[in-house]
Amino acid sequence: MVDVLLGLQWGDEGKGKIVDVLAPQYQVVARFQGGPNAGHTLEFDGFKHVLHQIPSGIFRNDILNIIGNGVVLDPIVFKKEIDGLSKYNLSLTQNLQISKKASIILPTHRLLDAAYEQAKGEAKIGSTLRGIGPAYQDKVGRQGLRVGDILSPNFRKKYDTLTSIHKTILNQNNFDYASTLPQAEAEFFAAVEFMTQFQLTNSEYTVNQALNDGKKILAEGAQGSLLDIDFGSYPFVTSSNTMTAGACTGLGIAPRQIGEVYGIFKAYCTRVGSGPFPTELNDETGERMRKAGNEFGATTGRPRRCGWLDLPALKYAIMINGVTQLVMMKVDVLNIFDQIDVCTHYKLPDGTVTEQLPYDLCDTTVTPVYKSFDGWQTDLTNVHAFDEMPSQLAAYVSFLEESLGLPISFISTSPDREAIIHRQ
Ligand code: 2SA
Ligand code: MG
Repeated sequence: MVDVLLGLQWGDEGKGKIVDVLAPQYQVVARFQGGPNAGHTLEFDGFKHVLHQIPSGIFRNDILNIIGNGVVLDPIVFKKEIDGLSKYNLSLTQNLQISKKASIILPTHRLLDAAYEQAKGEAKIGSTLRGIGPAYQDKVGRQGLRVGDILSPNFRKKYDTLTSIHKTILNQNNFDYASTLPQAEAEFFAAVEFMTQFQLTNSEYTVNQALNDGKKILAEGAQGSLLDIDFGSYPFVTSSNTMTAGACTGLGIAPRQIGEVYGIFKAYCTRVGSGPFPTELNDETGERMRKAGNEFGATTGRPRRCGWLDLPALKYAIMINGVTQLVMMKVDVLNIFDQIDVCTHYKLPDGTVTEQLPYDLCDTTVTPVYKSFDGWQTDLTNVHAFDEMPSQLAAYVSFLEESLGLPISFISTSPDREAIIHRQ
C-alpha cells in the first residue's frame, strides 16, 4: 500500500519530522508535488536540516527516495541540497530516483514569478518566488521542460525556445533580467550536468514494482491542504494538488492503492504569504505564539502569521483527503498560555452559524466562534505517554478527537525525533 502523509493547514505543520519518525516502517519515501517552495525541517542527534525538494527519508540509508513526476524541480536548488547533504555520508546516487517526467524550473520561471507578483501589487499571493507557479503553468500549457529532456541532444534548443517566450513576457512587464540571467543560466547548466549522475527514471514503474513486491511506500506531501490549487483559498494557493489525490497523479499510482492517510496539523494555525486566515491573531497573543513556535519560513525566513486552531477548516481538510489518523504537532508551543481557544464554527455576515467553509473566504468575512480551554502551563519534556499528559491537555485532546471523529495517533512535544507521544 501507499500511505500518504500531508499537512491539513497552510503548510509548516511539521511534516518533515513525522516522515522521519515513520520512515523506518517504509522502504520507499516519495514526494509527489510542489518543489523548492517546501521547507521540511528534520532534527536529530543535535543536527537540524531543512530539505526542500529531496524526500525526508534521505537520512535513512535503506530507504529509496523518489522525486515524483508531480514535482517541479529546480536543478540549481537540487545541486545545493545535495552539496549540503555531503557531510552526512549518504549513498545519494543509489538512494534517490528522480522521475524523468518531473517538470524543471528554469531561471526565467523564478523571474516570471517575481514579475507576476510585482504586477499584482497589493494583491500579491506572497509566493515564495521559487518559480513554482510559472513552472506549473508551462506544464499545463504543454510547453514545459521535463527532467528527461536534459538527456536529449536537443535540450539546449528546447531551452532556448521556451526562454524566448519567457523573455517576451518579461519585456512586456518591463522586468529587468539582463543583469542577473547570464549568471543564473551558467549555474543552471552546471546543475543540469550535475544531475545526470543521479538515477533519472520512469519512476511510475519503480513505484508500482515496489508495490507488487509488497513494499511499503510513504507519499510525503508538501505545503498544506488549504493551499491546494482546487480546494484551497484560491487564488491564495500554491499551484499543485496538495491533497491525497495528488499522490496518485504525482506518482502514477491507482487510487485503490492508498492505505493510511496521516493528517498532520499544528495545535494552532500559521500561514505564510497572503490570503484569508479567519482565526489570525494580530495581537500580543499571536506575537507570543510566533516567538514560542519560532514561526518563520523555513525557505524564505518570512515571519508566519499565527492564530488559534480552526476546526471548520480542519474538518474540511480531513474530508477532502480521507484522513485516517491525525498527528498533532507543536503542542508545547501552547505551554505558555493560561487559556487556549479553538474555533468550532464560523459566523457568516448574515448571522448564520456554520461548520462549512464558504465558497470564497476572500469575499466572505467570517467571524470565528470560539470554545475556550484551560491551559496546562506545564513543560511537556517528560511526558511520553497519553496517560502522563496534564489533565488540561488530555481534555483538549479528547475534545479534538471527538469533534474531528478521528484518533490523534501522535502528539509531538518538541522538534526532536524522540519527542513524541504515540497512542499505542
Ligand atoms: P508558491 O511559492 O507559489 O507555492 O506560493 C503560493 C502560496 O503558497 C504558500 N507556500 C507555503 N506556505 C507555507 N510553507 C511553505 N514552505 C516554506 C516553509 C515557506 C517559506 O516551509 O516555511 O519559507 O516561506 C510554502 N510554500 C508555499 C506561499 O506562502 C503562498 O501563500
Ligand atoms: Mg515548511
